[in-house]
Amino acid sequence: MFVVRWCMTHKLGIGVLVAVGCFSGLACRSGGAGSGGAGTTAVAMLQDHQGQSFGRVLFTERDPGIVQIEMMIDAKSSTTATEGDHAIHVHEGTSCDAPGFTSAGSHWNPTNEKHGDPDHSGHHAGDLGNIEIDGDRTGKKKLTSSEMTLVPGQAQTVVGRAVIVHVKEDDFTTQQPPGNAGGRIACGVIMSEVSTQPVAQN
Ligand SMILES: [Cu+2]
Repeated sequence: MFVVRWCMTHKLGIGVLVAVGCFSGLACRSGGAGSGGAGTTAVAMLQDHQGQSFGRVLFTERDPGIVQIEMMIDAKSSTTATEGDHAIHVHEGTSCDAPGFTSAGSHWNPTNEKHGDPDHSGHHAGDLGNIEIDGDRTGKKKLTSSEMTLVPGQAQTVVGRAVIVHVKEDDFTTQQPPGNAGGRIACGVIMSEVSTQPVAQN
């Protein structure tokens, strides 16, 4: 029988713990409780203002404090997706409510840095740069961050915060509003995710 993953605080039994613990904002991990951040995953499912799917952002913490971020825009059903570069950030808010996803608040900036390019030093921890949306309304980008964790309860955790895609490109220099990226066209809250990858057998 395949063991899926254990949650930090609900090591109760195989099928049950997945249903009980892992969708309630707790990080789930392979290897049992207290094994650091190895293998923790989380996902933000992006939606536009009409509730149409806009894609997703997958976060994977393979080593503690090192998070791989895979941004996958798939907005074929959205009328608000436009071709070109769009700013994408982790914001400090924990919801994606109307009007205009303003409930997502400002950029997530736990280290009190200036806004900037994630490929250069000096930027908000939530700065993910720009993602290019192609004519078919899809786009992909990968980034690795050493400025966040998926472990709940830590100051640097991104779980529970909102990812925002903006209508315009991030210029990386304008500080207010950050990046001068205009309105918000898609949003998704980062949720802990259960992997179905088998890690043990018995
Ligand atoms: Cu933003």
